[in-house]
Parts: sequence; structure tokens; C-alpha cells
Amino acid sequence: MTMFTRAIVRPPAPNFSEGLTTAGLGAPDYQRALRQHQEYSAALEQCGLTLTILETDPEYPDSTFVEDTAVLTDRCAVLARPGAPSRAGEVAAIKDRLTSFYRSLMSIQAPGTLDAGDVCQLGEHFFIGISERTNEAGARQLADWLTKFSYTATLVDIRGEDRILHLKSGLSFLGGKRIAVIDGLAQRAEFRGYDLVRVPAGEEYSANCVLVNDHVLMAAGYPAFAGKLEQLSYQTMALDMSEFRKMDGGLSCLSLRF
Ligand code: CIR
Repeated sequence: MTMFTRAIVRPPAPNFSEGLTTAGLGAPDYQRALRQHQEYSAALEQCGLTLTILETDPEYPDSTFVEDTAVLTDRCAVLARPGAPSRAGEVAAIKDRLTSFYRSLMSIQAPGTLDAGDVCQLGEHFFIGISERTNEAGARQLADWLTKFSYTATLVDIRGEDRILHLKSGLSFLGGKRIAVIDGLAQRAEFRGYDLVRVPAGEEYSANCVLVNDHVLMAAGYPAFAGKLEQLSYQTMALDMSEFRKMDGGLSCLSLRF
């Protein structure tokens, strides 16, 4: 299993509430979002990661969701090309930072678009979601890069799933052959052969969790799913994500782990 040693995070900017959202849960409280971000960052440090904390960037209100800007692996890094025009400019700053960690950076090219929230790594294999943000050209370009680096990849079309923004809004890797998955995705042929941990109905938001070394970071307030994970002997860390949820953000989106 990949052990992570580092993560990049970027606290939300004061105009965070001007980002994209469909959640309909009201405007986020900025001070509360900052506190939640600090707790999230502290949790990553507790998992043993060294953090690179980028300065907030009010030019891009969604820039706290750094995960969407790049796909980072042990063998290569691929810069994303966000599907939402308002987020396209977020990649440049991430690129600058990544040059100190990766010798070469590949990137998704037009007409391809890719949000890395659609990319789920399971050891040697990747699932790449085709969504409202990631188009087929972008997904295929990424799959081609990954294949060149001896990974395998499967595309998963989630455009019919109206309740998830990105593939990883409904799916998470839990180690080995195990994935957490919402009911809407559980029947997909792509996931046959995997050990599926079903996210209980009503707790769909918790499907976006992150296995970081010995812990699973998950959203607080989802007791049935937390219970399932604990029964499977995972050490969970519950984090309050309320303000990020209001902006359609999941827990994984707040960091780039590598
Ligand atoms: C957006 O709509 O792009 C942001 N407000 C939320 C992005 C969340 N990212 C993710 O799920 N990977």
C-alpha cells in the first residue's frame, strides 16, 4: 500500500462562499471553515504527513479544493485541466509547487478536461470518472499517461448519477481490494471483483473518506458508516466538514496526498 509522507493544502480564502455549489445548504461561515481546515490539516499531520500549506488565493474561491488540480502517484504527476472555467487558473500555482517534488509533470491538454476528484487510485489500478467536469478526452489522456507508467485504468461514466459531483463523491479506496461505495454505484460492472463496503442510505456524503496510512479520515456525523469501518478494524478520525459540504466539497478534496 502506498504510504503517504506529504500533503499540500490551501486554506479557504475569505470569499470562499463565492465558489461553485449546488448543495443548497446555505452560505458557509468563513471562520468556521478556517477552523475546520485547521483541524483537517492537524489530522493529516497526526497521520504522519508533512504539510505544504499554500497561501489562500481569493482569485479562486474554490482553490481550497486542491485535490482537483493534479493526480499524484509514486511514479508520475499529471496536472489536471478543471472542467469548470472558473477553476482553470488554479492549476498554475499547484504546478509551481509540484516542480520541487516531481522531476517531470505531465498535463491534460484541450479539448480534454479533468478534475482529479474524479480519479481514484487503488494500488496499481485507477478508476477515472467521466462526469460533468471530466470529459472522455481528459479521462483517456490520463489513462494513457498512467498506462505508460505501468498502472492500469478503467473509465467509469457517472454522468447519470445526479447526486455526485465527482467519482470520489461516491467512492473511496479502503486498501487492498476494498472500496466504500454508495448504493447508486454499487452495481456497476467496473467494481466487480472488489470488496464493497456499502455506505448506508442517508449517509452518502460520508462515502468520500480518505485512507491515510493507518487511519481513515471521514466526515463527522455519519455514525452508521463509521460503525461499519470500525467493525472492519479501521481507525477512523472524524472531522467536521459542514462548511465545505455547503460548497460541494468532500474531505478528500482538501488535500493532495503523495
Ligand atoms: C466545485 O464545485 O468545484 C467546488 N465547489 C467543490 C469541489 C469539490 N471537489 C471534489 O469533490 N474533489
